[in-house]
Amino acid sequence: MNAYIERVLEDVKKRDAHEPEFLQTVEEVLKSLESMVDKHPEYEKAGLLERLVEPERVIEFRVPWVNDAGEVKVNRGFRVQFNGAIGPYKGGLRFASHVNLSVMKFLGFEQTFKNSLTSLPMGGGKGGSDFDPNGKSDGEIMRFCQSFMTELYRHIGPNVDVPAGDIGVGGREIGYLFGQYKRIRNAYENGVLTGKGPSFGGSPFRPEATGFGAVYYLCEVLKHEKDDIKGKTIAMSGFGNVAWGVAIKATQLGAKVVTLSGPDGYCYDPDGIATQEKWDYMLEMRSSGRNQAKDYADKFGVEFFPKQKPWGVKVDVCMPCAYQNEIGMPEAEQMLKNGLKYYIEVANMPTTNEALFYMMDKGLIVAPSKAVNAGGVSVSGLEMSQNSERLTWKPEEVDAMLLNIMVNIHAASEKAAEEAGLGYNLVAGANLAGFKKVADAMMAQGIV
Ligand code: 2IT
Repeated sequence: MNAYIERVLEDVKKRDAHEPEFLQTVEEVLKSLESMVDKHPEYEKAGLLERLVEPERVIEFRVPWVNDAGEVKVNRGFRVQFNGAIGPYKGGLRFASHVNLSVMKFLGFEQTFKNSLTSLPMGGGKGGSDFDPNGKSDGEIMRFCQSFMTELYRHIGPNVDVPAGDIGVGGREIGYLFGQYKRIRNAYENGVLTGKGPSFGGSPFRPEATGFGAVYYLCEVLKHEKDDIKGKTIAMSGFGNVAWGVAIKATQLGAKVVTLSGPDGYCYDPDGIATQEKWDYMLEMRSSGRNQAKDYADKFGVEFFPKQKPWGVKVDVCMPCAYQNEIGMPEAEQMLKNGLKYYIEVANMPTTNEALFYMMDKGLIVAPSKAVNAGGVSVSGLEMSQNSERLTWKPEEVDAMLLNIMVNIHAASEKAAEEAGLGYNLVAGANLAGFKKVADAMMAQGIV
């Protein structure tokens, strides 16, 4: 391995030894940059990689709130402003009990490359809280969001840092967060958050963007393989916003999504998650706060597999849409045994590094999440543009731009990997293409 990369990686492993998710993504990304770092000895003189792995700023704060029973609760809030070389920090807010600094830093680091890949001017950031919204009342969610924003507002702004949703943060939460921001700032700066409702500056297609974009990317992969989405079967995990968009677009293009899952297990629907009623029910499942996939099986009379993941189902394409590290070696082995050809990551970092490299070694076509799920943040970037010009674009215009961005991300990744002599390696290609623009900007802007 390149000696400079090796040294930086060793340093990060020592200094951030207690942050496993962050170390995982840094290792995966840095190792794939070898060809470019070899070609640019000036990077080392400029301490480029050392700066790249250090967030520009980490904000951690107390979020006190009062539950419906009148009890005081205290959660931890975060915003990691990872890299602002190519634009204001941009990235979602995650409300989930597993949120900690390591998770925030992994997501912020990934976001930096993802946002660069979109070709829009957005830096990388991420935030959230260890607040678990499941089972909370609407009033509790609102009070929590208001308390969270009462600290966060001073660190963000339409030209500074623009949060959006992620796991546990959807349109409702963004509405409450924006209401409190507006109240404190006494200014109508709706470009401060994306994923807003359509009545106050939200972009058409933002809810669909991540899932639709992922399927557009899948179509590019299939095109490369002289294959077609029509008639393909897809196994998918999760049932949230991203899975919802995947189910709709895949169905519209002639594929069949046969599974969805939750922390309680997975559902197998041989007819496909393929009707408006089923898609609408996914939204209901999400807003119910029950967080269980079994509700779908009960409603539509399909088989439910408690405590199991859907990766044993024999399909053409697997698309994990839930959490980080849901696929390790046992799941990877299972997919290979079933003769899977396309492994399309959708959730952020759903695969352990060991499983990821194993699947690539075995000849599976692997598409990385930071490219596949970039449609979400892309339409967020388009929402920022609309807010800046105080106009709203037509849904079909936004969808056409999203498609174009996804086609370009795939093409840029393919080209970067080929130039590095790596063949059709979309994982390394996405890292190389995303890194290039950030590195150029950082080199031009001096030691900051
Ligand atoms: O992981 C992601 O890219 C997101 N959660 C979306 C971020 C955004 O700013 O729309």
